[in-house]
Amino acid sequence: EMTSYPNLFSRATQALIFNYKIVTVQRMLDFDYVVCRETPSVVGLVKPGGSGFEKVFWGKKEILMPIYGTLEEASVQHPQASVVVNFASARSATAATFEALQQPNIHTVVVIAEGVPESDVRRLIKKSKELGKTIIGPATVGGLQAGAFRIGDTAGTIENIVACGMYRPGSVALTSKSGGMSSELYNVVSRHTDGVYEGIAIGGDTFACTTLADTVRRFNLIDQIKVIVVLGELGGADEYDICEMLKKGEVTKPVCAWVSGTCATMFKTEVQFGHAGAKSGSAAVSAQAKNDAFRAAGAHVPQSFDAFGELIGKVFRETTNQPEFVAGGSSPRPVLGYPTAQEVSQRMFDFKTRKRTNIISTISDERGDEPKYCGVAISELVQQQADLGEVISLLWFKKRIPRWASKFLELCITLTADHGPCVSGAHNTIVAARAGKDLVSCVCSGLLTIGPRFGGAIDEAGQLWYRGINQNIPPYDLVESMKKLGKPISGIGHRVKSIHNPDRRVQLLKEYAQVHFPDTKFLQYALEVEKITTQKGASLILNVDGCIGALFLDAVVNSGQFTTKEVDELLEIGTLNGLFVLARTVGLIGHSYDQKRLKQNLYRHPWEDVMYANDEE
Ligand code: Q5B
Repeated sequence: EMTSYPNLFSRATQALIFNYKIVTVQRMLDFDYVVCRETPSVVGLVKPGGSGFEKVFWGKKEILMPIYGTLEEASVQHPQASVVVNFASARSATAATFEALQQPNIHTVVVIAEGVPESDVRRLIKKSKELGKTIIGPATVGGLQAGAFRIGDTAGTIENIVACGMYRPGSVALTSKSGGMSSELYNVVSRHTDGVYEGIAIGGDTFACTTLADTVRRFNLIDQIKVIVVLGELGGADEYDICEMLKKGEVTKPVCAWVSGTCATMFKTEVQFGHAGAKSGSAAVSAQAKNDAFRAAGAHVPQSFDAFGELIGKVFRETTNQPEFVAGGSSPRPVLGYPTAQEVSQRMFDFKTRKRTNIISTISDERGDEPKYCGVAISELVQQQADLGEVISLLWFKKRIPRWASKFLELCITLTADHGPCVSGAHNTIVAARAGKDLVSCVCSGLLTIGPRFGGAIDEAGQLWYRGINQNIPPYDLVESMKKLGKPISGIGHRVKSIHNPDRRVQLLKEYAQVHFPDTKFLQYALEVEKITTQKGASLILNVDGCIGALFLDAVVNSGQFTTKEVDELLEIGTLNGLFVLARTVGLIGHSYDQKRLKQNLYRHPWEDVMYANDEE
């Protein structure tokens, strides 16, 4: 269901919300539920610098709403989104709107902020006209197409929307400057006609990007709309443009109009009403003058706002020949409650219908007949003779990687499962086992030594090789820059291995990669670094951490399964060290069992091995 002018919205319209307005998102999704939309009307939130997800309700079940750092990123991810609801503050609304207009998929931007500088609004009007796009606002609550799409908080509570029958389209369209008064108009129209087709509040500032006249012109082109209702207000000349259009016959549908603010004449001085644009100035912009102009142009104008509903009803019946119509009614779906609506009414909602969850999990699900690892049933894995590397990849990276890559992960586990009793981790486990501790404590004691010097240098090494390749840093410059920082190069150096006593594990990893990897650019870079460092010292070889870090990057980049952003994220959240942690756990468990089987007594380090450098000695 594609939307094209004159319709700005449809039941398929999807929006991005600028700024973290999660309650508003929920209100839009609750409207979707009541009107039985097939897809959510909101596909993402944009929170500058943000990322991740937020849980929201889609009907009774929860879904994850993605959060993006920029509008551009969100638009690329959701090319079907055509509307941006911009909740930026008055200070940043203009920049965010310009950014939204630049996205090719976005055709309508709704600017909620009040107080946007008027010069900015004029620039926005010019830009939107150049691009043939629509801006509604600023200083607007938005609008609503009945049964199809609700912008932000338009029309108040969902109960009000249902009571006004706006879960399905009627044949009357309305436009006003005021968001609050448009809520009242939805009620008035729904009680006197077959209901609202669309309502737009254009915003109460002096300049509106889309005027009342623009909106009436668009309504006039929509077949389903039979009667147009306009609620103007004192101040400004927008209503006169509609009068001109009526006089020239450019608006062919009946227009019911009322300009509010007739009480301004009761005040002795100029009065500024709620909106920036609603001020009584010259006689021409008074409510009386504009109501008279509407009458003269052929619009239907009541004697007072009180009589507006009756008049709209009469015009509707005459126009549509529809003396009987269904007003209001009840929606096909009930209104659902959720805890964030507590402020609305504890009494009205049955909170048992929806409950917020406390935990999000995206990697596995054990609720069915059998566990699923990232959507893949364990029996399927057994049937396909999946290896441990594939299981690791599903649960750690949420990806199915090629067999050569999963075998590489397995090889890492095999080669680094243990490196004897003298290394930091094993030593700690042995000491803990001899102190009579249980298995978990012994293993944890060993695991806790894994860090930047021992086994846990894979991530930092990976980050260095990644930066070196992506930023085109010559290996020599990388070595020198680390020297200047006074930092050891992660992945380089070993306590016992050297060019004279090479590490067989590194050799085996390199051999595997040479045969099975499509490309090893990160490994080649790391080996170039090694050439430089080994000239400084024989022990400054590419160690097992550094080699795994490089080949891990070569594996993910060549697997074709990871986007650049995903690779960045893997490095950012420190996934690579997981391989050493997993592998060495195997060895540490072995060391704990070994000590217990050998019934080793409490370990005490010998005095002779300590230099007691106390002051008195
Ligand atoms: N120098 C690993 O140091 C070690 C340098 C360096 C530039 C470097 C050190 C280091 C980075 C961290 C890393 C993983 C602490 C190692 C592993 C698993 C294991 C363990 C096992 C297993 C060793 C002597 C001179 C000094 C230093 C300079 C040293 N490293 N310069 N970049 N990376 N590497 N860790 O031998 O001028 O004399 O002051 O931090 O990758 O953990 O088996 O044991 O499976 O269990 O103690 O394989 O390299 O040397 O610190 O006395 O330094 O070399 O600045 O220069 P060492 P140090 P200078 S694999």
